[in-house]
Amino acid sequence: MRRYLIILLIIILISSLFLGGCSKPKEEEIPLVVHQPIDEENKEEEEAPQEVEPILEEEPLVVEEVIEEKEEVTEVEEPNPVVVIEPKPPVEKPPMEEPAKQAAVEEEPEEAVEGFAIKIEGKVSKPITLGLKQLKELVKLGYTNDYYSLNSFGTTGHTNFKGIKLWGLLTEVADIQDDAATVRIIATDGYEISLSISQVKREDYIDETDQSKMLPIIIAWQENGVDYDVNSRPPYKMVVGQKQPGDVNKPNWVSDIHRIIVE
Ligand SMILES: Nc1nc2c(c(=O)[nH]1)N[C@H]1C(S)=C(S)[C@@H](COP(=O)(O)O)O[C@H]1N2
Ligand SMILES: [Mo]
Repeated sequence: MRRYLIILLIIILISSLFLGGCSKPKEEEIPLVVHQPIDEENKEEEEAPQEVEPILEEEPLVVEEVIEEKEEVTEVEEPNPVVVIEPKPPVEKPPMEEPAKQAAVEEEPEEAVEGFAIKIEGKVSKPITLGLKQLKELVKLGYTNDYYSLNSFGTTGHTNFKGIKLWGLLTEVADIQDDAATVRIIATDGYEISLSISQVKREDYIDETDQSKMLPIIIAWQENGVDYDVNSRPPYKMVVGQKQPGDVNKPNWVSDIHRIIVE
């Protein structure tokens, strides 16, 4: 038995030597771990066709997402300027606050001014603020015609305007005072034209291409058959013909009118 035991011990020793030898392969496994990156690189190179494709798919997705986010941001920013623009007119002009309130309550005030309005003030017995609805109701003062325009660059053209006569508005509606001398037509952008009373009274402005015309100064809300947009700016333009042939009259037209001051 002892011999067998001794033999067993020897076998165990020998096998332990082999196991010790096996530790070498274990050491070899360590380098395998170290080489893993290399293996991975190799794998990447080998599997490149497979892995590159998903990467390419993912990248565009990320870009699209970023773009969408940017677009969303810009979309959010766009409405802001609109909100900012709306309050601006009220600051410049008290009547602008009224349309803002009426936008929420449209039907309550029947004669209230809606939207952008023209305020007539100064030397008038009846200072008044008129919206587009009120101006259109002044049918007796209505006037429609083709106005010739010549600007400082020599550009010419004909434009059909529909509106009401400025002098009629000042006399029959605002009751202009006898000592009035000047009428200032003021736009929201600060553009302003000053006219003498005699200039406003005239109804014989000309179109140098059509000697038969006798044109008054008008406040127009419609151009070539289309009403001005009532949401973004005051939909009123003062239009005047020529005083004489060659008269550069277009700079005298005033868009976006919001105040008329008689002095
Ligand atoms: N409110 C306002 N009206 C304005 C101007 C302006 O700058 N602001 N420019 C005037 C000038 S110089 C010209 S030539 C015409 C140009 O009219 P249009 O913009 O219809 O071409 O508008 C006139 N009316
Ligand atoms: Mo101009």
